[in-house]
Amino acid sequence: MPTAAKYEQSHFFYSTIYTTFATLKFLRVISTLLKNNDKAAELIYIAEKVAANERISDADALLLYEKAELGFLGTLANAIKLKKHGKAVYFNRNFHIEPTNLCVFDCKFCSYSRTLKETEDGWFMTKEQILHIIDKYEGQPVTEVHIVGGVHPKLTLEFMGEILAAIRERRPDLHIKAFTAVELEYMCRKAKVSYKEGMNYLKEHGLGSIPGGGAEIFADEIRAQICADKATAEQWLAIHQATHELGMHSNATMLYGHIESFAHRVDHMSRLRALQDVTGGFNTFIPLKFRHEGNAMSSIKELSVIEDLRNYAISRIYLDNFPHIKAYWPMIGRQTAQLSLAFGVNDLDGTIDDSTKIYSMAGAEDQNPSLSTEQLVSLIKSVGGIAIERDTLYNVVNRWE
Ligand code: V47
Ligand code: SF4
Repeated sequence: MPTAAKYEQSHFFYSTIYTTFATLKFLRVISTLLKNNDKAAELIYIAEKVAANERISDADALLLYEKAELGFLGTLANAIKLKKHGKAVYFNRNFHIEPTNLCVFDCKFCSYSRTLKETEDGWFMTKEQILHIIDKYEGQPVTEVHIVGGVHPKLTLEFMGEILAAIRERRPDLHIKAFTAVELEYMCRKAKVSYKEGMNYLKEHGLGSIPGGGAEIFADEIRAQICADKATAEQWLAIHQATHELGMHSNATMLYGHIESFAHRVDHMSRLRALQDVTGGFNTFIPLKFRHEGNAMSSIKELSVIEDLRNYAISRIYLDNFPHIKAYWPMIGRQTAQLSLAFGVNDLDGTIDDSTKIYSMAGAEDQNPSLSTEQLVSLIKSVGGIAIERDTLYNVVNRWE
């Protein structure tokens, strides 16, 4: 037998033995975790599916939300993450621009938006002001600009196309990740174009991909209470589908920890998983913890860190076709972000460096969200991760070993 074929055969043999051994060991750990637990049989069945690389059902996910303890979820989610990414933890060097906080919509959880007439706390940047921010980063090794904000009648498809083109001209190396599906739905509706036409127009002017905001919780009965007047779940999904069909990627978020039930969270992730099966265009899933300061939902108590970690883990276990799960550190704080890396998360967003107000105005941990690359690398290394700087599309820029 030729040497390469021999090697392949023995490699296959040893890797099969290793996988079988690791799976048995893994299931033994799980059984120990579940000792004295009367729900053990149901949960072991889910662990067996995960060990066999099988997809878990919506009912399984609901059971995990209702019954599974943190240690159990962490063991499963971490095993999946290690299999997909080893110890790699991704981040990028990015900055945010929020052109305006004036918004035609009235989401009850939003602490940052103001009505079009509230000029006192409101801001609206001119094209020159936006480009001035871009120019501040000249010569700096940032790879992405993230642009989102309020939905304003003056921010038309045409105007935004102009801004994108001007950014691309100044910084052709910069990936422009911009506009939530909510902003895009409004722009396309006002311009009377289909989502495909609108997204293609923006792509031709320099748009690289779209962020995951505006998804909140897809169920109509929840949207009716927290964000009644903006893009529906169907519109959000259709815009992401059109984006993927044009060859661009996008992210997906879920705003959790307010009035939704576990079943609503499962339904939300189920719709995302189904679209991802069709297009494969989502890069990252980002659970966003509801923060209650300064908004119309302030009377709702915020969830505990334990619930945050359970939620990260379940999303990693359920969303088997999403390559990355991201913890957005400005929202949950640096320590919880570090902890999340043991619960299925493999991405910490970026250096951010900005004047981001969406989260600081809602009571986020980090009132001035900015980390240097060295700080971010050190956060990752101190919990045993290998820090990998990526670009928006997860191409490796630098391994910070
Ligand atoms: O859709 C608003 C959320 C989102 C609150 O794609 C709040 O890489 C918690 O989606 N408590 C916009 N969350 C931001 C967003 C995002 C952020 C970082 C990275 C990416 C990405 C996307 O912010 C909104 C809403 O779900 N949000 N208010 C609040 N009080
Ligand atoms: Fe407007 Fe977005 Fe705030 Fe909703 S979340 S009010 S769409 S800025």
